[in-house]
Amino acid sequence: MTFKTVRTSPIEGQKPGTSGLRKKTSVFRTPGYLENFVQSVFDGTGGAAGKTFVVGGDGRFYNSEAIGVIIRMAAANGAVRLIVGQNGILSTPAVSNLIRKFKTDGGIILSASHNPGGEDGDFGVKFNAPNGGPAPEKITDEIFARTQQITEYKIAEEDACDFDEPGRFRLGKTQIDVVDPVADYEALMQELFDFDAIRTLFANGFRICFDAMHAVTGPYAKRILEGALGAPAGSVINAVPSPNFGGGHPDPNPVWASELVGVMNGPDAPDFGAASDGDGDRNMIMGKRTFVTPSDSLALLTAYAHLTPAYSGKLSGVARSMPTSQAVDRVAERLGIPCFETPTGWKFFGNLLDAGKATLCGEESAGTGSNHIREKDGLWAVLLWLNILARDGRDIVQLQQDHWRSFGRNYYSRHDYEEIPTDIANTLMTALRERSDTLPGSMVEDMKVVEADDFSYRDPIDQSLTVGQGVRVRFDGGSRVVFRLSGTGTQGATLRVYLERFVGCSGDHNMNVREALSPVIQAAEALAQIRRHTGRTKADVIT
Ligand code: VG1
Ligand code: CO
Repeated sequence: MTFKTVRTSPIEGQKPGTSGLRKKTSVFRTPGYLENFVQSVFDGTGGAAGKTFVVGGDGRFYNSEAIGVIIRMAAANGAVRLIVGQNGILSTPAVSNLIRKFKTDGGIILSASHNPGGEDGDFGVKFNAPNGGPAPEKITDEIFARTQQITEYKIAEEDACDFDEPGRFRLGKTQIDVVDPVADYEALMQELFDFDAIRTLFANGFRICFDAMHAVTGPYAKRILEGALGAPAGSVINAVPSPNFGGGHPDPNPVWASELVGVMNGPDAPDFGAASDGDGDRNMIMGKRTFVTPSDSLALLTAYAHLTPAYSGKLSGVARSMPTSQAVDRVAERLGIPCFETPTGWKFFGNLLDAGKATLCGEESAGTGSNHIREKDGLWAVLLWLNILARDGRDIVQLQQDHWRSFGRNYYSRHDYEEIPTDIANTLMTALRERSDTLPGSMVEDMKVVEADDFSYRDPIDQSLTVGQGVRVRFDGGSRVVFRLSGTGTQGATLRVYLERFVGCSGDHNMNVREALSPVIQAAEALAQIRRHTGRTKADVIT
């Protein structure tokens, strides 16, 4: 076994964003790009010598090559053991579970999640810490610092072992365990949920459509839903992972999951619809002709989780990202548990989960999860829903209507303006920030501002401070608009405008969402002057 040390120099722009380093696939394939970043991950976390890592990805184009490089680099850097998913496949939640179950020193996930894949698409690399969660900022800052100083990387000259069959292999002194990607994850789900109750639900004719969007959850959903739980064959659609996700955009929202939306709005709609994203950590939930917003889903799951074995005791607390609607806040209040508001990105939930301060967490971007791992978890959310429906007896549409009657409804939508030139997006945000102090008490269109700020977060566990997380403007009556720039895009800037309007228990809960939100949409335009800054008259993606 021979290892070589390759001279290299820093490559600009290797700064991890909301969720790891994401770039065009072509950028990742330039010589030394991946190697520089992986070496920086090792160096920025105290070196790989003597350590064990989990390695896997969502199967997108370049997944296997990248894993081969990581195996060779881990061996050259002295790692003792790697746990690699068969065929290089592991969903993000499955990686988190393996890190925790086998108490490894962390894991490397190859994915750009909901971004499209393929030669002309996106690729990404994310480091997860020993708690199973995305590396917190103090670690990603260290990794980034290393990318700016790097002078060499280490790699084995030999090829990596094949990883298309489970088994134990070696590269030099490094042991490589290729594992079935689904088995450990399925075992965890069985511990959490009442599989018998869900099996009975399906046996009694309950129908589901799960859209895996040609991404990583296909094999998981097939084995668990159709296999272990007995959902009829064909319940999982687009179940075979493909390197470019069948040419689609593996983002489970009503725009990109249009096939599922078609099924759920059709004449023979099943009782329950769901979709997951590229790397399996997101979930979209639907009932017959009904979309459940991720924010409402979090609120409903918080209200009904006690019906399931894993969450039958009192929840210690809930956490939501700042732009996520405030629907869950009122559920937490009624349950008498704390509700935390964190910056966007799952890494901010880690400390709360580790400290036992939150049991459930969620984001408006179709991310829901719990203390079972340290990532959001798409299929887990589906199983939690199924377990609740199996125990409660009502259908999901009725459950949601009853919930709104009891708690009120937060009408919610997100408008994304994509590929804005970065300087223009920054100018728009700076103008908003500068104005935010003067807004409270003023009228915007016919809405009265009660609070406005640029969100900053003091982590209650390690006291770390994160600033500049988005401008939020609250109006009289609980409505709200939030503006922030995306940290996962690979081209220009994406402006996200999060719109929310609260209608109390006795109000109208069945308005058209766009109409219900129209005063907030107008206020948002008046505040941010999107048209003036960008020339755009409408959002590119509305979810
Ligand atoms: C987006 C979402 C955020 C999510 C992140 C990673 O980030 O808004 O809620 O945590 O993607 O999700 P941004 O910075 O683009 O708004 V995933 O499924 O791509 O790991
Ligand atoms: Co994802």
